Amino acid sequence: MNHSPLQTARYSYEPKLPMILRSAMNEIIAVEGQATTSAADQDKIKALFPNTFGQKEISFQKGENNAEVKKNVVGVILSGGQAPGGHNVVSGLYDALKKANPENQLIGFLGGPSGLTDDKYLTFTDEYINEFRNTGGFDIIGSGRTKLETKEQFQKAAEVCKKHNINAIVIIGGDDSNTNAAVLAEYFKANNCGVQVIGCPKTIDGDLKNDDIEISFGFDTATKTFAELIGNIERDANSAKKYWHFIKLMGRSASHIALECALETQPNVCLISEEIEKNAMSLSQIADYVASSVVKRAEKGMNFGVVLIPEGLVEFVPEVKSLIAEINDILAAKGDEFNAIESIKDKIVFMNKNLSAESLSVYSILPEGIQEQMIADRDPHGNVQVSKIESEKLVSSLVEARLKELKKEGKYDGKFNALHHFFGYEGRCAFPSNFDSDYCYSLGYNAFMLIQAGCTGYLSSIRNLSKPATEWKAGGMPITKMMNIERRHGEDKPVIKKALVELDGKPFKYFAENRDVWAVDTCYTFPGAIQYYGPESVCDLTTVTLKLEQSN
Ligand code: FBP
Repeated sequence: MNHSPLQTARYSYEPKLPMILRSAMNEIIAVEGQATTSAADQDKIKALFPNTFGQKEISFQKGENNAEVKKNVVGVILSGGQAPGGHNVVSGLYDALKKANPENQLIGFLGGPSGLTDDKYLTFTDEYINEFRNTGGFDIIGSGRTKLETKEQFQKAAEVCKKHNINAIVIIGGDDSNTNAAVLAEYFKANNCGVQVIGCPKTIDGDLKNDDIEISFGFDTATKTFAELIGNIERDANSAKKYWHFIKLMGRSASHIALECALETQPNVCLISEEIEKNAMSLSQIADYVASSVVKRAEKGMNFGVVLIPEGLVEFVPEVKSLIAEINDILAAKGDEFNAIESIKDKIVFMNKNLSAESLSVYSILPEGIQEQMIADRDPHGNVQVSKIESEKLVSSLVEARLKELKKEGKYDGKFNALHHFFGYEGRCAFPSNFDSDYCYSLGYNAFMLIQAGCTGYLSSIRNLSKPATEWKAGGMPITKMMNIERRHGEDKPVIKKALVELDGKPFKYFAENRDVWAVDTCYTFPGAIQYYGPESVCDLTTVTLKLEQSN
């Protein structure tokens, strides 16, 4: 394989572990803390997880550990969308396993959770793993979005584990994958399979976080990568002074990525879906809001700017949300009729005929391209694929229409040239920042410590992350502690509570206090590329969001 100079240099980067995990393994003990409950719906979660509900928090501390060192065969799975640092979770886990006992084995299931049920795997060796250390991507074993949730899948998983003598599975995934990890842990325990399950919190979206999981891995690198690009665009906009850039940013539901990028780059406008939903803003109110920045800047002679738009926006605008729900119902009830129509134009006509008057009034103001995207293929769970809806074009076309009206009324006299961007895939496999390299390696290493301590149904938890790695704390959190019951596809399901942007949280408040100035003046900041070598004050800093969240 050919390697770039950075790739070669990163192979020899030594990720930083929390101080406690640097000790010899027989000098680390698992200390039990408080018994836990669940985020909500305790009786229901307890009934669904009779064997794993209520377990105690775990923290690793210095102490004499005389427990017998057993041979371990551990399986690992990467699940869901890529996030920078996944390779380091695997290498941290591998190194810890080998440090405990060179006879230990790590088996990687290929292509996501289906690798476990289909028994597709590889066995890690030093040579193989060394090619992936401190690099981005999930190509070490591949990833997939198959959900492990049926009894047949669990039985198959148990058979495969038995075949390989696997005593623990580590699932590296987001909220859904870790929910499934909890269900699998419960199944294995209820059936005395002798297989522990540990989760690791992954997703660039940043929506798997709570008091115990301060940040999901990948969020730091992805937002730094997007912020670099946004900063470059801001500088271009400020140089050429002729374009308004509409930039959509990944993040299926929550707006954490957009908010962090706004804190990093101070754009003219950043829409936050959670706020739009709370204020029940309509599309035309959103257009008015963005247009007011365009108008005020034009009055100062600045016909350029930058607008950030979270990927999930459309599902948070109440009128569009109802429209999407209605389209889903129509597709469910009249799917055959709809699929038999060949041309997209005729499909739109069909939709126009079937929508209620209220939804039709929203659907008809959408640009044709967006109308098409709204009725395009659903994902396997019947959801609109938000990453395919060009909301950056939707917002800019609504703003353009509003500006035309204002021009007619003599209230606007500027020029409006829009350009569109979508940043998502650009950041998901970037070389992990030092923070993500260290954090992910620690999560993987710590996952093994939890296995050794006999835990199952736990998430690997590394905390105190706004401090240097030496001050990080290591432990484990029962997954059921993070669960509640939510209605999903017509059924009540136990799920890890998704963390949306908190409008009374410090990061949003800071943004809200400053955005009116950013909307009119040019206050851009340019984060530049991620730095891997150099002063810690430049290379090891994590997100502004985390810094604000952990500030006094
Ligand atoms: P995860 O929640 O699995 O980490 O993935 C999130 C995400 O990166 C979203 O930001 C985006 O909407 C989605 O994946 C895209 O999915 P796909 O990789 O299937 O195109």
